[in-house]
Amino acid sequence: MKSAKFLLLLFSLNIVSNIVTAAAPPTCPADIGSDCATDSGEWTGEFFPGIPKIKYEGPSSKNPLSFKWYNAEEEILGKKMKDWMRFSVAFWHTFRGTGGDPFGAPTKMWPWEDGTNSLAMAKRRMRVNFEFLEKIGVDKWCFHDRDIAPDGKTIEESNANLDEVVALAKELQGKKISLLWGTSQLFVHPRYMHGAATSPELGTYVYAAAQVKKAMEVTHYLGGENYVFWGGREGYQSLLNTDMERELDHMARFFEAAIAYKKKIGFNGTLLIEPKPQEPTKHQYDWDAATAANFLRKYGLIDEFKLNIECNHATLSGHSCHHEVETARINGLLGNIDANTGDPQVGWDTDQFMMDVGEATLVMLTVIKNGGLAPGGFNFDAKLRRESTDVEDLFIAHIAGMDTLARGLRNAAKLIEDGSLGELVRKRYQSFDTELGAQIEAGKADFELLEKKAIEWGEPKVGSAKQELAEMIFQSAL
Ligand code: XLS
Ligand code: NI
Ligand code: NI
Repeated sequence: MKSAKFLLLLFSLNIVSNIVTAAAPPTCPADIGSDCATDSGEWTGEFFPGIPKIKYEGPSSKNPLSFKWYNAEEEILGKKMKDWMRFSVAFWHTFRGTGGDPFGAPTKMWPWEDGTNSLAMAKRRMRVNFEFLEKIGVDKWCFHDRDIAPDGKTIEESNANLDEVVALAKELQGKKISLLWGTSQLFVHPRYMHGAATSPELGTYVYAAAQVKKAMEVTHYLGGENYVFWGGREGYQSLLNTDMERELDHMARFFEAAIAYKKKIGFNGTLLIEPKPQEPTKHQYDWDAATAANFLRKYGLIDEFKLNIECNHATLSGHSCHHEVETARINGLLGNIDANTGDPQVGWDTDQFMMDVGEATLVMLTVIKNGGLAPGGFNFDAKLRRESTDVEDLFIAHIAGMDTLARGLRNAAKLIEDGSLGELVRKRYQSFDTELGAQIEAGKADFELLEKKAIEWGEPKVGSAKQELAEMIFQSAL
């Protein structure tokens, strides 16, 4: 009996692995001198043989290469799931993530990589990206300039490299795939060690401006819908050697120049600031949504920017992702979400795929209130664990991340349609749904009037917050 069960288990495992590694059309093994390993970068075969186009199979499916909750064309609250989600793949994690960490070497030896950072390799990788997008059914992507094309010895050489790869990307995008956002990598190269727009070195500020100028141009050329500024090293390690006021002024001037250039080239995409409290600097200037909003208001930039909220950054700043998206929303600043999550026991940006349905449901409650994210979307700024090393893991991770958010959308819609949570919140504030409440909310109640009422009414009756009931209702939708 026992051995029969064991055989059955072996058989079923075998089925799963067969699905995943099914028979082999030609792939692109970079190391064995196949066509794809030549310098042309023109190889057009399959990079993911055996991985089928991922389809929706419903919650009861046991197929790891299928969607259980994300059904792109299905309508939820009058909008297709794909239009609520606007998923995007982050080129840097998915195709430049190596699994290396401060303690250890890269662990991911993708078969298409030849171990170089050449232009030919960059082009081949771009083809891998588009095959991945096609198979996973995601029609948007995001990149940093230096992820997709190698840095040159001069700005002109870097720009020429970028142009070559971007021309290929444009061709591969065709009509089906579009660019959610582009951005500039202003934190890897040593010239940016003190920051880019906030570096005390004029030469660095100038260089960063040239790099962003070019990145905005190629984002525009690729039809990008947004342009992101994540202040990788815009912050400080010590205030003793830092003129914070001057650095913030410089950052504002940099953004003003970006706004002017955007208008000059006719780029209509949204400019997004991505808050993060620290890492790599000890203190980043765009600490969280509220700090970024305050910066934008102080410098009169608030109408020109929105925010890109990243869930793992939210928790690093001591907030929940729900708090950050809600803060952005009520300030009219919710522009995009970098969909990932942190580890509750780890204190850094682990960039994991979001797998917590509760967290996703909370985020989706705000996204629905916001009427969606367009022209932003959900960008999977998330990476495989260092120990996940199979090519199929790239698919499985994105599928699980998409399913989690899709399930969050379904749950949030259920909660909204059911109405009891909304009713609970409405009731908590109903004392303000009165003549005096309306006067207060319209800013027409002065202290003299309020004092008169306080004397007339005496000790106020204070109701229950009903938190556990709210949590019970929330749980019932998960
Ligand atoms: C890093 C950021 C980065 C931005 C793009 O923590 O999340 O990946 O999204 O520069
Ligand atoms: Ni991010
Ligand atoms: Ni991040």
